[in-house]
Amino acid sequence: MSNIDSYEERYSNFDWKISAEELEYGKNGMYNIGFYCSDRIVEKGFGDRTALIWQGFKGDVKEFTYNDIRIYSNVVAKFLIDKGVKSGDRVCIFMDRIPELYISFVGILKMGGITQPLFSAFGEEALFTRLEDAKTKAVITTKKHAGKIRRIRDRLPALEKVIIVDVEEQALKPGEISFNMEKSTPVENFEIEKVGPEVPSVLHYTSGTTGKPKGALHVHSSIIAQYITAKWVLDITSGDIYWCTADPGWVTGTSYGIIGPWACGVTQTVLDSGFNTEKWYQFIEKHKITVWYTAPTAIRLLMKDGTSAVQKYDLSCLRHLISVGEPLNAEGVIWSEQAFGKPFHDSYWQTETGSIVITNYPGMKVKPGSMGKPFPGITATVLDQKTFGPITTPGKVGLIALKPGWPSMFRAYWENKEMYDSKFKNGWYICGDRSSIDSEGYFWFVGRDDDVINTGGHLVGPFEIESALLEHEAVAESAAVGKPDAVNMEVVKAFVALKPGYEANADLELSIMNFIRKKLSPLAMPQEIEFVESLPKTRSGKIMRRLLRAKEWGQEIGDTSTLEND
Ligand code: 6R9
Repeated sequence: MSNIDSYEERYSNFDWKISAEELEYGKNGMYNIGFYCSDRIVEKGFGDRTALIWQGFKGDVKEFTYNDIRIYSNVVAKFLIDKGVKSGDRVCIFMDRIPELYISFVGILKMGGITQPLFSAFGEEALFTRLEDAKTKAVITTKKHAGKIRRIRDRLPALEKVIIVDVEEQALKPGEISFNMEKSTPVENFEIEKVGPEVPSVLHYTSGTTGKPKGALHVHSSIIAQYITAKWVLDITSGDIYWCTADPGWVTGTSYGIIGPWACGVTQTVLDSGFNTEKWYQFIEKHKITVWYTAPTAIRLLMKDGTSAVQKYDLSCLRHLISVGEPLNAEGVIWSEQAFGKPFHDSYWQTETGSIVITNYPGMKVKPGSMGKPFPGITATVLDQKTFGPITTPGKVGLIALKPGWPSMFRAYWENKEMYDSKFKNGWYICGDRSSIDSEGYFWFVGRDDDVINTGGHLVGPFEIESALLEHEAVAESAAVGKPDAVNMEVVKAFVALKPGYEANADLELSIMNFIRKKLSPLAMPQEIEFVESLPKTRSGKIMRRLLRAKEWGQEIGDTSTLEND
């Protein structure tokens, strides 16, 4: 079964109303995403259908039906209200990919809270920056990660509630609350908060070149875009077993790891363990996964183990494969055809866009190496970098830009209007990426238009790394740039000038690397540190990352005169 229909037909006759009508969005004044991801599926008569098949790293499996999701999310929602959390409060979810993560996400929305999912791999500094910025009121976490919160809590006056889902009362520290979702009294009826369609729902932090990470704020009606893209691009139907490999700390793990699939009423699977080729194939075979959404870095890792690893398993269950997060190389597409008998379909989007905006739509000819064409309802183009006018010459590179107004477009950067406004030019939203468009309308990704580092599909901001580096006792100044990497596309490389009295050696390099890993995250940790006397700067004192980066990529450095006069 598949939802495939002609792309051209759908593009020319599209209206977001098609999605809203299928969802019956707004019926009885109900706009809350939480309702559409649980209660509605139950009301439609599918309460007994499995919503979540969860597998832990030890291989233990738990299953939840849609009715379970409905009841447990009610339990979470009621618990939060009982503890004094109010609608509009930011509630952070900070845990590994356990069932409580997915269900809390729905529960927070049901009571009108704004969910703020963060990677559990974040160290305390990365966590602090994001909780402080959002003035987060409550965090839901596990004992494994509670220590990081304990160490920063006195610096977070707005953080009133620390809720731990897997400890007994007696193991709590003062000011912490224990909550056991499955042992709590089931809540059969919960009055879901009647939010309007424009009420904030999800707050995802994303890195930029300058300044601290920014909180991209989404609203409940984003579901109109997430639902229809999940249905048409991921091509999930109610009979599918779907696997999105993304962590909900990343927008892919919420838009297409919670909202999209559950709004479609599909059975989705979660594997709470890191990458491992054999484990992944076993997982697909065991649960008979039909639709698989993953990232190019994972595909490159699978490629390394070759088609022989694939042949050990029966993966004939796979029907549709989609990729996101980084450029999908032509090799990956061609290899997947050999290995799985089907190509990976690329999908391009961002935290800010909330849903897929450019894609190799199912059924459309895939040109390996191209991202495909705009999703119906999305007007996309490339703009001249100076005039911000659309480029009409096929093959000419410009800035990817979208006409504002699709339902899942971010509505703000949290308390940062200036930064939000700066993303719009001439009536276009500027994505910050460069691409060309060929004569058939296919987009060919070229690169980012800023210094943000994309490592394994995850964006890491140089500013955050540089700020953390400066906190190391030996570091006088630093610059972080992306360096090419065969698997992760880019990894972080840091250039560091030391304070007097410190000697550049391997021990110090290791000490700095570990410092960043603990403070920020393993992804932000530089894989290499180059010690330098000083860093190249503009006349106004800004570090010229572009120059350092170009060197790493063996590119022409280009005209630096403008940079120096910056
Ligand atoms: C969903 C997500 C967004 C940035 C984006 C671009 C890169 C995403 C891509 C891609 C090439 C693709 N990106 N998909 N680059 N081809 N199919 O990734 O959100 O974490 O905000 O990253 O990722 O640079 O601007 P986010």
